[in-house]
Amino acid sequence: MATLKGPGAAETHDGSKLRIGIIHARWNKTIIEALVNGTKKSLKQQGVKEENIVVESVPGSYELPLAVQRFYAASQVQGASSAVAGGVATVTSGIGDLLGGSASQTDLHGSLQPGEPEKQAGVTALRHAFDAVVAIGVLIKGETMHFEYIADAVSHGLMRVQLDTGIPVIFGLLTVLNEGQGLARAGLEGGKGLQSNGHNHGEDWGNAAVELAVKRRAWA
Ligand code: DLZ
Repeated sequence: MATLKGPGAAETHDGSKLRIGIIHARWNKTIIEALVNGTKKSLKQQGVKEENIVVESVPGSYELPLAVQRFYAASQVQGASSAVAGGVATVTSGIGDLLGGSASQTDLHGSLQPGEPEKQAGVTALRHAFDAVVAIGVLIKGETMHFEYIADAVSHGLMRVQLDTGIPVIFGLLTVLNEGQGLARAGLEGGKGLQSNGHNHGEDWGNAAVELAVKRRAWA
């Protein structure tokens, strides 16, 4: 039977000029990996180039809001010189540096194309270094109040970063009551009595990132 839930058929958009960040927590690794893969799959289906998908991780979901904020800031800082010079932005170190991890060599060309009016405005242009960021985490309810506090803080934090920066932050936080519910929402077989219908929510998040990134440009 068809379900009424979900975003319906994804709209099709041209993601070929977009640069998308994915930041994921590492808690509940199996589920996270499937969600990240699902997100990447739909980003690519919408035309986003592999080299324009930048993936970074943090320990747990609680770290996501700051990481998204710094990820965005890092892309601003790192892109500065080349954007001002009118060239294509190249990032020589990613959020790994800022968070104390390993540096990554990431080519960020894509949305900062030479000749774009906003690029000539120098720093202002850098607001477009990422067209959208997908924040992915899996919170599984335990015996204590941890779940409630983290879910609440992360939800508010991600919304705040989105509104503060004006860059779409896609809410890829699963807040589930048990592991089976998480597996099912990642397109994996769930626990007892929890059959997955094979749908991976990460795919919805990738589609949402492209749609919002494209529409946000039109709304600017
Ligand atoms: C501490 C904690 C717990 C209990 N559960 C989860 C979880 O289910 N999913 C998740 O992403 N992170 C969890 N964490 C870790 C916190 O998010 C955070 O990384 C630590 O409290 C350190 O700030």
